[in-house]
Amino acid sequence: MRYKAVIFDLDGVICFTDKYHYQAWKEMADGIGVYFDEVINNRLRGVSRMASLDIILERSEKSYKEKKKEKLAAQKNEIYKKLLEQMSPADLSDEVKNTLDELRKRGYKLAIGSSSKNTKMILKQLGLDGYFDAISDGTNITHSKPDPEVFLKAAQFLGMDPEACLVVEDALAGIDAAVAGGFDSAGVGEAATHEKVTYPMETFGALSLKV
Ligand code: B16
Ligand code: MG
Repeated sequence: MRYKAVIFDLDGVICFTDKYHYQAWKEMADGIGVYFDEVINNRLRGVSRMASLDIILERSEKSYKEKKKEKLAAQKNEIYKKLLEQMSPADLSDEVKNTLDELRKRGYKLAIGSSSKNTKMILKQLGLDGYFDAISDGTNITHSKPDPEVFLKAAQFLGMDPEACLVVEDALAGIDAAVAGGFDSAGVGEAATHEKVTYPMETFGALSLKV
C-alpha cells in the first residue's frame, strides 16, 4: 500500500454545506447592508470563519472593530447551525459512503482535516459520529488552510508521517496546505485544477483507484 491513511476535507468533499454557508452569510450581510453574492461565496471555500468575514467586509465602506466582527461571525454561525439541523444521513451520498467503507475494508486509517468549527455537529447530522479514526478541525488549530496545521495535526492524531497520508480536498487553499505539509493530495472540483495536486479526480469515487 502506497499510503496508510486518508485525510478528508469535510465541506465540499464528504458533504455539501455551501448553500447553508451562503444563506447564513447572506442574511448577515443583508443585515448590515453589505453586498454579497454566490461569486463572493465561492471565495470562502476552505477559508476560516473570520477570514471569510474579512472577505465579505471588503465590500463595506465602514471599518469594523474586532469585537463587532466577532459578533457578526457569531450571528452568522447561529443562522448556519439552525440550517445544519436540516441535514440528515440522506445527505451523505452512496458514492461517498461506499468509498469510505471500501477504504476502511482495505485497511486504511481514515481522518477528517477540516477548517470548520462545526465539524462534530455536521458528522453527527450525517450519521458519521464516531466513524473516523481521528478528527482535526477548526477547534484544534491556530492557522487555517493554506497553512498545513490542520493536516499535520490529523497525521499526528493518527500517529503517522505526512508521507504515509493522502489528503482529499475540494479547495485550492486545501491543496496548498497539503503541499506545504508534505502530503500527496487528491483533488475534486476546483482542487482538481491545482497544478500541484497529485491526483486530479472527476468524481469522489475515483479515489478507490488512486490508493
Ligand atoms: P465554520 P472545510 C470550511 O470547511 C468551509 O469550506 C468554509 O467555507 C468555512 O468558512 C470553514 O470551513 C469554517 O467553517 O464557520 O463552520 O467553522 O472545507 O475545511 O471542511
Ligand atoms: Mg472544503
